Amino acid sequence: MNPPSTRRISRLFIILACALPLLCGVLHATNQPNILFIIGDNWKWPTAGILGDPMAKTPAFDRIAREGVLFTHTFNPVPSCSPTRSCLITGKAAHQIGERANLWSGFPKDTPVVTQLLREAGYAIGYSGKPWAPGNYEVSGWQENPVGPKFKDFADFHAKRDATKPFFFWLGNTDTATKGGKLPCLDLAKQKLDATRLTVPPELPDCPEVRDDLMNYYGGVMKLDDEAAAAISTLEKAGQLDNTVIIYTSDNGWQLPRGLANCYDSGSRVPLAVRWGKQLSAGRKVEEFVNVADLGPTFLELAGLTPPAEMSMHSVKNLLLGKADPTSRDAIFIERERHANVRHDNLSYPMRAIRTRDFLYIRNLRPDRWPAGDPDVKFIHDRPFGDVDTTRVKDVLLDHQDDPAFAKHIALIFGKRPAEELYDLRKDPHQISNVAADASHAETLKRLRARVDEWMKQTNDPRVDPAYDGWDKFPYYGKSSKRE
Ligand SMILES: [Ca+2]
Repeated sequence: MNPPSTRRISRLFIILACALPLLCGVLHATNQPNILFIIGDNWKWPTAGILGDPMAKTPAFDRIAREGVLFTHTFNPVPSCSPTRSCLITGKAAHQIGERANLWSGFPKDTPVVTQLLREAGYAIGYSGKPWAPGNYEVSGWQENPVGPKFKDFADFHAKRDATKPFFFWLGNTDTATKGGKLPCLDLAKQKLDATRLTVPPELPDCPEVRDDLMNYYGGVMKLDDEAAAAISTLEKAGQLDNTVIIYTSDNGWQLPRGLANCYDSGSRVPLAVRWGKQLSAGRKVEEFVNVADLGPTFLELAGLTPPAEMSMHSVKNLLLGKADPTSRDAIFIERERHANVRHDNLSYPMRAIRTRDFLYIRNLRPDRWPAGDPDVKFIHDRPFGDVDTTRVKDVLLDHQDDPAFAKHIALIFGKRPAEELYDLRKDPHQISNVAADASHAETLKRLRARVDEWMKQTNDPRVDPAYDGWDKFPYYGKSSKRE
């Protein structure tokens, strides 16, 4: 047999060089799906059309849920932006990642980061809008945001990406976030939505200002969903829809009082739906409890990777595929450390909580402190109680602090809280009446208290030591508050 000629070898190389990208494309099509992660900012359960809210126009979310899986019990690990985002990309509980349990932290390079693991596994990664934020990653030595390089939007990323690689894209929309008391989505909402169908939840006073805040929020929900629809359309046109896992959720509940920075459902329960072509049976509901931070290890498993052993959050891939999941999911643990820096001496307001189907138990570890911020520490817009973000309704409450008509809401929103709170969700879904001192709930209180203790111990929470106050000492990279 004659040896192959140089020309034949060159031809073989050319054929291989041409075929390799195609081959990779086919391989990643089957083994490594693309992942489009749509993360709203302060978009709360159940403000989506398919979840029954008549004010929420969310055709894209509804489609993902109809053609995929709708999760009905999804909660954030921390009712705060960057801490939840940190838990998500490290796959850990907030108390396991040091300063990142606080808002406006640094991001030390001390633990594997899901987005970077995906990149190392051959994924093209990128984000638009709000990535890991707010915080300061540069101070920790990062050249770019831990979630990856920035793009204008998903279409921009899709056009520029290396098509031989699978992709992970983080679409961080912020239309459902408040904008310092401005109402940029109010006009849109008034044009498109029927204001007479608005319901004011009992934790908020029913006044024209809160109705404007709510209408503005629902306008933001429409805009969030419009951006999601545009990304889905880009995938569809490129023939990539069924080869992409689309995960659509939010980082925490809404930014209205008793929402963001609180362990109540308004601050911590979020929508979640996932579509993955024919891999998922359409229209299925998953009622098990899911933590938004479970999505980090889920991304890894979807990409065919094994999450590092140090990740304490659990992939929901089995739940997604309708398979048995050995992880106990009858409750979610929620926690909080320092949100904004709004107390004298940079103090945190630590909470540890458990949410079961029927109860919410919250432990306030420093009940002598003010949960919403010190009354004499002025924050953004020169207002006190800075852990309640600026909205029209906050202004009304501050303007009526001596008005008995608002006393109940002022106490609920700005007042100090006891060491333990317990809410019976069967009677009190909005978590208004604390029944921790009610003898008829003594057994439940004891049981949930023990579960929180056990969780803290098992997951090495430094707060197991009652004297530990390390989160008061970490640097804060946001704007400083004025102290009087
Ligand atoms: Ca947020």
